[in-house]
Amino acid sequence: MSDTKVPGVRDYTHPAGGWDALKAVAGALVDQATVIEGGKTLMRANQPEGFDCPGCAWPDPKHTSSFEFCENGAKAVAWEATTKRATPDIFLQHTVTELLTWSDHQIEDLGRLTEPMAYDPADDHYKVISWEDAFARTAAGLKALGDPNEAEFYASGRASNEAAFLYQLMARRFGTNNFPDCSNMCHEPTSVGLPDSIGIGKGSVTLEDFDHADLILCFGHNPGTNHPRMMATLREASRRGATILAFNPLKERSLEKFASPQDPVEMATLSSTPIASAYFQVSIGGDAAFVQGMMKAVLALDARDGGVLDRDFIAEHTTGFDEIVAHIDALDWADIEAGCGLPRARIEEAAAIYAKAKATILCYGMGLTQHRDSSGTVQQLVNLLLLKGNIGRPGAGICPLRGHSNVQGNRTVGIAEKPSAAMLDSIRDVFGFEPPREHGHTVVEAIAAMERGDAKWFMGLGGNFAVAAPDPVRTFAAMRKLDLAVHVATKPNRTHLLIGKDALLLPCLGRTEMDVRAGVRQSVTVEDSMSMVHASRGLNPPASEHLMSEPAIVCGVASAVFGQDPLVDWPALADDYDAVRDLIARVFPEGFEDYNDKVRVPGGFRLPVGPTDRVWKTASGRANFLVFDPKGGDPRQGDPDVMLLTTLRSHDQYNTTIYGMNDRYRGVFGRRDVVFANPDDMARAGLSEGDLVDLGAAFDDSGERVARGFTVVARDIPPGCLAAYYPETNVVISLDDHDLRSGTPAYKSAPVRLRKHQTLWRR
Ligand SMILES: Nc1nc2c(c(=O)[nH]1)N[C@H]1C(S)=C(S)[C@@H](COP(=O)(O)OP(=O)(O)OC[C@H]3O[C@@H](n4cnc5c(=O)[nH]c(N)nc54)[C@H](O)[C@@H]3O)O[C@H]1N2
Ligand SMILES: Nc1nc2c(c(=O)[nH]1)N[C@H]1C(S)=C(S)[C@@H](COP(=O)(O)OP(=O)(O)OC[C@H]3O[C@@H](n4cnc5c(=O)[nH]c(N)nc54)[C@H](O)[C@@H]3O)O[C@H]1N2
Ligand SMILES: [Mo]
Repeated sequence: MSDTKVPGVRDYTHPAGGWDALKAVAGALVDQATVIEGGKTLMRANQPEGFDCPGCAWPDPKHTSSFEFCENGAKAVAWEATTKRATPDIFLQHTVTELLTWSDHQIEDLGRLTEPMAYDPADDHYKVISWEDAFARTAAGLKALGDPNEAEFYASGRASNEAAFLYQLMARRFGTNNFPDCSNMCHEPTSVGLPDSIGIGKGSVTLEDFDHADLILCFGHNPGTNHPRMMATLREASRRGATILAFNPLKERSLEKFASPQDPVEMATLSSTPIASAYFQVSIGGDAAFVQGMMKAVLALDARDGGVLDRDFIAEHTTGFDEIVAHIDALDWADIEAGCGLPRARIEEAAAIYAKAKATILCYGMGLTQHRDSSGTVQQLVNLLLLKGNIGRPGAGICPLRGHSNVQGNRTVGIAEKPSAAMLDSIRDVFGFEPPREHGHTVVEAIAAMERGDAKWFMGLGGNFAVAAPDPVRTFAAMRKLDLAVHVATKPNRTHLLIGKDALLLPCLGRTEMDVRAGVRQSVTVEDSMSMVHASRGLNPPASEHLMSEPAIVCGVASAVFGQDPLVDWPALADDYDAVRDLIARVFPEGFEDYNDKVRVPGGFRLPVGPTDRVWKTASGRANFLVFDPKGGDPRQGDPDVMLLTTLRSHDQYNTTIYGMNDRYRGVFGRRDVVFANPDDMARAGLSEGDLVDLGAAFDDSGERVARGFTVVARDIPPGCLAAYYPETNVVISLDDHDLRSGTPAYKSAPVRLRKHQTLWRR
């Protein structure tokens, strides 16, 4: 490793995985003092009888019983199974104001919450209360509202299907569809864009498809860090001779080469498997242009040689082919090149590989979904696949890489601010009340409602709402206007410390812990990225005897709100998750029939996904080619001084949870205050590596929205592009800058001005 001029920044030359990954697992276990118990706990992750890994939503190979190694899954488990405790005593030692001066890492590293607490404004401390009081105060806050739509029910995608179903039932029974949820900040362009294209907002592939693909396209995701179990799949594919192409402004190590910690030969010989055969460094936000360029080149190859397009599929299964061809024909190569930052020859190179491939899977992550016009971009990915009939046959399809381990399941069981009429009808028929029909708030809309004073009551089923959302200047202030915020959480975080009039902190069990209700060990269920639903049972003793499960907490609140509810027997549901699953099966008969039987089969079951079988539940009854019609406009507004900042996860973090200060694969150690920039851009701005810089939100006249004091590091990144870590840089993300159709913030293309660090910031 060679050192750069910047302390803590080096060239990392090793492959992803390998011995460094094993060392990191050991380190994580020691840090969280979970050495013996944690080690045992790890062995039970993603086992037929164990719990679902709280890390990512990548599926597990069926019928395996061997522990599939995953460094970041290990960190997620160690972080939850820690022996550190955030007891009420700790909260008596520190005021909320003092805790707010701590870093995100320090706050969460206090450990697991142990008892329910309420904020006491008299001396600025959180203090113990009973569960009964906690439920009563939560319910009193709800009942004091003038309108049910003054309540916001946030969900982060870690909750089980059972907890999420009960949560949406409680909120709708109360009278609102206000479900801002983490999906609004994540894969909402998938949920919004895909249904118009293929009739469902989910991926079409199964894990087995990866065994049959000869081409895998990876757009805007970083699997070595965020979906590490996917590395085993990509490595297999690469060894089998499949071609993998990576599209990413940054050269991510795991997409270049990977050494499997489970392969004795690679470990002993320090060798590795190359992953991507070719790397395309599109500029930030340039994917739609690149994909349209690929389509143009594919159409040209078909016109020249014939036999490239799947004409039978197009005729039988699609609409809009003529329109898309006309649209693509009319595109100018110069505009395409300018749009994606790569020359025509490179686009044609990718297109030629795609044209020859027999079965293609297209994977994508946040690099695609967190921009203006991301819903439309997702539809361009589908167009590319449809040209060659690459959906609904073995080895082919679209594969959005979901975020939280059960974010897809939360959506499936009803956490939706824009619910379908069919689902609401079903809820009405099963429970005998009329659920609200008016659409509710997304995350961005919820914050606006809080700012206006229209939303007064907030509940968070997990997550770190205010830190994950854009623009802390506005968002934190909005949180502080609330009458009551109720946080269900495993660990403390900054959102819990943003107090309005009143706040409650309710500690819950995590995935790794045994959940016993009415003397029976319960299991919950989750859905992965590939629509597989399976059971999860924790095995660790709870972090504290006072913890309650998320389903029980939701039922506790609901009982306090609705009293003796003639329509829903909340106390009974809290003690019997089979009964909750029976209700899910009645509300969602398609796919969940015999739910309780099917989850008892190891490996679980797959929910129906129409496109897998070429069933298209679109208005046309076919898959639709959809023309790209961007509405968001150029984030730079034509100003050459403005650059685009993309905000990323390091290798040592889980969203807003910062495990540690290293980002090993990118060669950053012991710090997170860096920004990666193109060397030519740095020279033009008169910057040298190691200089202290500020990133200012480009079109903000307040001068307040500046990420200050970052150290600039030269990287191979396209001109005009910058990259830095989230959430430290969320101050430059505007609440008003989002995909117009899905509301997902443009976290990956923030217009900023890069300046030498200064105390007073002006544009
Ligand atoms: N260990 C760990 N696992 C996680 C998470 C975690 O934080 N830690 N988070 C979970 C969640 S909620 C999610 S949503 C997923 C996130 O998983 P990813 O989608 O992999 O997340 P990001 O780190 O945001 O990185 C996205 C990638 O997109 C690239 N990128 C940035 N801008 C662009 C662009 O304009 N075009 C293209 N093509 N690429 C671009 C970045 O360089 C980066 O490699 O992971 C889940 N799993
Ligand atoms: N700039 C920028 N911002 C982003 C993103 C980005 O790429 N760039 N990514 C966005 C994305 S994709 C997402 S998904 C959001 C994430 O937004 P969130 O889902 O709101 O955030 P997390 O950081 O995952 O939440 C962490 C907290 O969850 C709680 N927790 C952990 N496990 C459990 C559990 O089992 N039960 C309960 N009740 N609580 C638990 C802990 O208290 C912990 O502090 O952030 C978004 N924000
Ligand atoms: Mo996410």
